[in-house]
Amino acid sequence: MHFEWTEEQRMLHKMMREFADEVVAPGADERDRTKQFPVEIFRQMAELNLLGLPFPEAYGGAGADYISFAIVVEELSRACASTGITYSAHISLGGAPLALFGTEEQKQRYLTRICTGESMGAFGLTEPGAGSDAGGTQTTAVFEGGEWVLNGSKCFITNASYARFLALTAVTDKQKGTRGITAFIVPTDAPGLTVLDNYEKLGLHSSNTTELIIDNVRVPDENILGKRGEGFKQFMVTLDGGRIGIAAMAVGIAQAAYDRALRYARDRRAFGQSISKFQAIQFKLADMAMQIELARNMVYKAAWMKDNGRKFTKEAAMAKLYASEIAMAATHQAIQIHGGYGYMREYQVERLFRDARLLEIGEGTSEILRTVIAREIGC
Ligand code: COS
Repeated sequence: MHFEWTEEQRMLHKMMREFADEVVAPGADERDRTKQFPVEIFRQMAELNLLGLPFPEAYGGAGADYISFAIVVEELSRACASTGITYSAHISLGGAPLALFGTEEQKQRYLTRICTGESMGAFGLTEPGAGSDAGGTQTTAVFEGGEWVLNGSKCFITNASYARFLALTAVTDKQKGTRGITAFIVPTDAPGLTVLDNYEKLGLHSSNTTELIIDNVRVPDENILGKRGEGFKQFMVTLDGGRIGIAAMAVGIAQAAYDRALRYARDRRAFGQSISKFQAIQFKLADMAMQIELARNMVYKAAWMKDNGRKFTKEAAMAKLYASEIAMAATHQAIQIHGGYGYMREYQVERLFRDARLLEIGEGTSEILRTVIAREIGC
């Protein structure tokens, strides 16, 4: 066992650190205020061949591993969590199901466009009545006149306004329960598909999150992703990978909160000394440093298991659960250390606090993740 990055991972980390500090961080606060999607950042990331990072070179990807993906997500999120979630969803929810379950033709047609950035990646699972109970999908697909006709709606869909197509789930065989759910690749300009306006959210303001209305949308049989009836399982497998991305985001946000809190604590003086000299502040910072270290190790372990073809459902759930909870704690304590200034927008820790909150909900709430872990340990 060793704890070293490979040479490629080290170089990627160095590049992403610079990119995050020089390109992503400077406009993060402004984008948060104006809710501006980071289009220019993604244009530059396409040039750096980052938009298909873990996908095979045959489809325009970089053929990198998932630890590399985690490195990129962490660094982006340290600078701007909205950019981090946009990238994480693009790869792990948008591209991954195509790479994992697509036919050769589907990969050539769709995955290649994810890798170039011609389309942002998105996927449609959640519905107004099917969130944690993802098997409660109400959207239907009926085979009619040689085509599938889809009806229903999807909500909280990341990147949908910037996606040319997305994979979404629909019930094809109601009596079969979760085995009657099928995934379809649906172009976002298909007649009958409406992508509604960006939601008003607590945080992650410059990421895109929308609702889809699916009204008699017709797609050919060849647009089934994988096999009929396997959509639920495919999306569960996809979410296992997605949770590594959310966990890496959480580490990035926690790291940013810690960096800012440590800097502030050293600079700020009270009672004749720097507040970093007070044990009350030191203990907060020591806990943050330890928790970030542990969370990052958990992210890397889950990614390593995925890279090595091991089952990683439990490890991804644990990493996502732990990292999201320590990101919340770290951002909370970062505000506390900043005192009144922490509550002000100018110091940016309040943005980190707002952005972190989603991570305990998206891609499996903390409660669902505890359920997943409990099942995996044989409860
Ligand atoms: N990997 C592979 N297969 C999986 C799986 C996984 N991680 N999780 C479930 N499955 C399979 C099961 O093995 C089962 O297969 P069989 O039909 O062959 O028996 C099938 O999928 C149904 O699983 P299960 O019976 O566990 O389904 P439930 O309806 O009980 O749902 C939970 C299970 C709660 C875990 C699931 O609904 C879930 O993850 N919900 C959260 C969804 C989520 O994260 N949404 C956020 C999306 S934000 S983009």
